[in-house]
Amino acid sequence: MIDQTVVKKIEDMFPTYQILNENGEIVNEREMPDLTDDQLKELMKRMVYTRILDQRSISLNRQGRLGFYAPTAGQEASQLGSQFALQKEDWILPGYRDVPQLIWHGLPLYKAFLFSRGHFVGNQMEGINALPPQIIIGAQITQATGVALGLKKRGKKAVAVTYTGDGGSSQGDFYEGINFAGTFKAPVIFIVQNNRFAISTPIEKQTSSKTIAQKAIAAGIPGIQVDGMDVLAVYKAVKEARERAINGEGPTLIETLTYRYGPHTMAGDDPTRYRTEDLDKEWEKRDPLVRFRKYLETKNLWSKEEEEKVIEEAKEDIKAAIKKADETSKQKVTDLINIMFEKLPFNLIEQRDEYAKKEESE
Ligand SMILES: Cc1ncc(C[n+]2csc(CCOP(=O)(O)OP(=O)(O)O)c2C)c(N)n1
Ligand SMILES: [Mg+2]
Repeated sequence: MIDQTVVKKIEDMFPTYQILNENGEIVNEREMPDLTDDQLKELMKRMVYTRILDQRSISLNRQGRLGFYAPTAGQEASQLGSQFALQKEDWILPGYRDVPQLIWHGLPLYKAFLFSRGHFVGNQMEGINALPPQIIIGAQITQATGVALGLKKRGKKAVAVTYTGDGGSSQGDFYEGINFAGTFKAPVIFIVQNNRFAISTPIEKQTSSKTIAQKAIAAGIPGIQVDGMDVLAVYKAVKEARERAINGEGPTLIETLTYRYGPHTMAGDDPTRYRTEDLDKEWEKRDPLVRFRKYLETKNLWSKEEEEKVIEEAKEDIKAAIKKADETSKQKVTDLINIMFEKLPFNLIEQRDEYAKKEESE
């Protein structure tokens, strides 16, 4: 038998990083990020706004006014705490659930709605450093490594940040992407939002790995497991990963422990068939908004009135954005052909021209 001291078990090396506990108390004062009161309030504002956007998107979907929609409630700290640590020049490579990060990175709301409707304008990331949300699980991981290498080669002081889920971390692309990034010290941050389910498949059936963070070891890069319901811990972990990347120290893998309260998407899955009510309740107790609100209230930085103001603002913005999405001209076949390549090949030019004639006569 092999000497057991050379057979390593590393799973205990990844304790969960937390700053703010579920009662809204700072449990790790030393780790408190350097944020002003205004920045703390801004973080709260974004989480409240995004929760309302989620609720409205679900009802717009039910009214038939939106198409594809992947609910986000529960994941606000993971999504917005991480985006808050970025700069405009950083690139985001999101998955389908990561529309909130795009919005706070500069994507106009009406475009998010058009994306949901499958309209090409919703995939045009003009003026924002981002790729459209990836639907192919894991594909954004290798793409992010590529974008990061491009940034490095051009000497840019910017990083690429990509998001996937617990399910995504089982894909081949995940391992290829993190390994390649480690080898070339690409300035990229891999964020795995571990919401415990890949549609109906629980994390226990996804992997034998106790943490996803520990997968970083095989790629020779730092890995950290973060309380994904703690906006301060997520922010701090991403901020530091960004600094390391900018300083030429390469990528980081960040696992955020989180939960999606709603269904996987609005296409019809029923979470009560694969999750217990007890598990839902356990995670709702950890809600990122509740604990951060408590914390801010003890510092006199948040009030009911302020929250109401944000809710009203979100509702107004959503109303205006859905109107603008409705007013956007219908997608035509020629639009789809025109955006396919920078320079159209001759056969597509022929087809485009044929469709253009048809569209004229419509
Ligand atoms: C390559 C590929 N395989 C399967 C699917 C179908 N699919 C869509 S979402 C999903 C689950 C992904 O779960 P996870 O990565 O945990 O992300 P979450 O939806 O929980 O945010 C699957 C299997 C897909 N889109 N792409
Ligand atoms: Mg998941």
